[in-house]
Amino acid sequence: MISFDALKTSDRRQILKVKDKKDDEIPDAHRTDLMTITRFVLNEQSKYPESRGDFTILLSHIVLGCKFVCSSVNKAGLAKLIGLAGETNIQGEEQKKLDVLSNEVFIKALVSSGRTRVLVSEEDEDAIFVESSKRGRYCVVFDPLDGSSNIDCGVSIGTIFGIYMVKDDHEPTLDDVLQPGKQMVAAGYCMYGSSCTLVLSTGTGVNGFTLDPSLGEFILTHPDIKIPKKGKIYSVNEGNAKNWDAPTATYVEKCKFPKDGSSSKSLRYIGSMVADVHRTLLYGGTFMYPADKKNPNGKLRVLYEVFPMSFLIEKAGGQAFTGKQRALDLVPTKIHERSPVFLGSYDEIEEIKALYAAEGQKK
Ligand code: AFP
Repeated sequence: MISFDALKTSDRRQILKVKDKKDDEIPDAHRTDLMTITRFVLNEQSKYPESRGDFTILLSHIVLGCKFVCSSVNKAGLAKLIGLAGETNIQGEEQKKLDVLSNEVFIKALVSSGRTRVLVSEEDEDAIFVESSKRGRYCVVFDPLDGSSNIDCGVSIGTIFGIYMVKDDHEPTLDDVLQPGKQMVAAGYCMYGSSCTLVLSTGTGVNGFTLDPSLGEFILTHPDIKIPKKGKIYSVNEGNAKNWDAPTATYVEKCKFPKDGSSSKSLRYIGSMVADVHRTLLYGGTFMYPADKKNPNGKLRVLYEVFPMSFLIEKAGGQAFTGKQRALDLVPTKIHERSPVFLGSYDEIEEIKALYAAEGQKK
């Protein structure tokens, strides 16, 4: 390596100039000390000397899946990937090619990590039990491409995942994944939008990483995300209002016509959970998919939508509630089970919980 003294005077001056500058004054070309997601997870790992590095390997495979899907989503229009694949998934929805592709990408990435045991994907009716030669300690529940009805109009979509760790002393069973969300060891989502953002919690705090396409690396851009305690935004599909229960209807009415002199809240609803939850995490407020008369369990799936998002919201200081209990306390009995969910800023969810408690007392 060439020594500092051997450099041309102009290069030496340049380096000294950069050294004296504050972080935000350094031009991009000189920023090499970036916190990539791999470096971040390795740092976390070093806090646990007993760690075997399995989680870091698993995460690097998830990150690879996210990069692959991001690039496919960006190319979708060009590559004529958009369109029906001619199959119907287990929820009875028509599958798009990108859904099929994303599902395959994640399954391959997860199995090839050699660290997984049981996988549950939104796209597959049955859980996948990884063959013994490739088996590890982690179970991953995921929705490879959530919000897929938004693909054709270029609205943000995303991958959601939750990770359980189980003992590797038994043959894998469904009970390995039918565990309450509070038992997850990590959860996250990757949003394919105007930028590609991966938000992750490994149990303490929530951090956001943005993909730098020129480097092909996720860089820490949103360290230690904290959801505001109160919020000025509510997010719900109001088209279902005629079938809502009384507490949901009362809460939304209060958002629009507050009686305490506060300003009305703004309504924002994208219809793509990753994007709606991402905004809620950063700006505060409430995201709701409540029960209604037609759908007493709401729409969203417990294992790979409600749990990972509730995990992230709680780790960022917010709350997630089902209308009956803390969302992460739910014990799923089926892998594709659904549940109503209200998640967001701490004080907003307190208000919703109080409305449900008052309703319960009337009965
Ligand atoms: P799709 O994957 O079918 O687009 O569903 C997306 C989703 O599961 C979730 O991302 C949204 O929050 C929710 O459904 C929107 O549902 P509504 O269209 O009923 O509002």
